Amino acid sequence: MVKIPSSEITPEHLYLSRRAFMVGAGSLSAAALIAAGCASPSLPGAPAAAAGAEAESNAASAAPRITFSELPEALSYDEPFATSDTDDLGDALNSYDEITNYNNYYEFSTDKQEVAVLSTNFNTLPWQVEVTGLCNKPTTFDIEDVVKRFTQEERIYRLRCVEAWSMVIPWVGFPVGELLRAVEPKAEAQFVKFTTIVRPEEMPNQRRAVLDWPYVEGLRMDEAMNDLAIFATGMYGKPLVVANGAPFRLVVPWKYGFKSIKGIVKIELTDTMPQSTWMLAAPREYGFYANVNPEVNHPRWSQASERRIGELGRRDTLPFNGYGEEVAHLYAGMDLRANF
Ligand SMILES: Nc1nc2c(c(=O)[nH]1)N[C@H]1C(S)=C(S)[C@@H](COP(=O)(O)O)O[C@H]1N2
Ligand SMILES: [Mo]
Repeated sequence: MVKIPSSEITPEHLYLSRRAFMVGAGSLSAAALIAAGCASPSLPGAPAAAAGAEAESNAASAAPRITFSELPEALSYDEPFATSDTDDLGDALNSYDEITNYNNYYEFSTDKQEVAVLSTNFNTLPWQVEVTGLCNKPTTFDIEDVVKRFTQEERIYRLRCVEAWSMVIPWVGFPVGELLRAVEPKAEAQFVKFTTIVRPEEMPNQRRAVLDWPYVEGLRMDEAMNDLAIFATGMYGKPLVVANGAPFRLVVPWKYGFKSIKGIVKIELTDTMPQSTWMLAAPREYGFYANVNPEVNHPRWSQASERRIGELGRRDTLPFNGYGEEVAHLYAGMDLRANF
């Protein structure tokens, strides 16, 4: 049996149970309380956790659960993308089934293997992305226009979740900087704030106080303008499935996965550092930067190594997730322990 770290079994589970107690004293309904409680079935090392680990280790071989013919034609690409078998380090790509069936998307579920099923009825069309704030040309884009107007390219990136698992994913998308340049940022714009859609009818956990909705994330302007930061619209040459953030999500490969916000409907240029959802939820555990850093542990688990989905052993975690050459200069002179 493969040993899975407790960190991974129920993501952020201690946080969730703490929150259930906190809000339970106030306004939260009994149903919501139970829901939050259910998201935290066990403490690290408890027998129930071991059972969960067993189930999780089978994720890689689970049968696909989505009918991919349902992907919207309006968001598909003219050109086929030449998928390489590996990333820049020679690591094999994860399979389409792995990438689409093991997801963090708390709006649907805190169970990574349940997101695919619970998200099949979510509507990705019509979809608009409002780009606003400190810019000369605030614009609202229809997603079909985004896919046509900005040249879509393949980017094979490692994704390293803060829970210490990882995947290699062949995204299709385009640099964040291209979209930002289109709205002409003002000089005062120092940060970019991203917001996920609110649609409780289609996102079951938005009917519960699992997190403060909508999910919000942010980048410093120079991080957003770095060529590695992309908006993804597809994966493996096809439009994204909802579980991976369709139709429009951020991918910032040198940061922990929670920065790569899904289902984006609003992008705001601002002079103030945005407070992200996970910063607000657990400030001691999740900072604004969230750069992958094997030397700075999560307060409840080590970040020195990770489990690549589909592999048995563990691998060493690389500084900046292996993208240091491209991005380390963004943090020159900064204390990366204080700015975790
Ligand atoms: N809106 C939203 N975006 C989100 C999340 C979420 O719960 N809600 N989870 C994040 C986390 S923790 C991770 S690891 C990645 C997972 O992306 P993937 O499922 O495409 O691999 O999405 C991130 N984006
Ligand atoms: Mo994550």
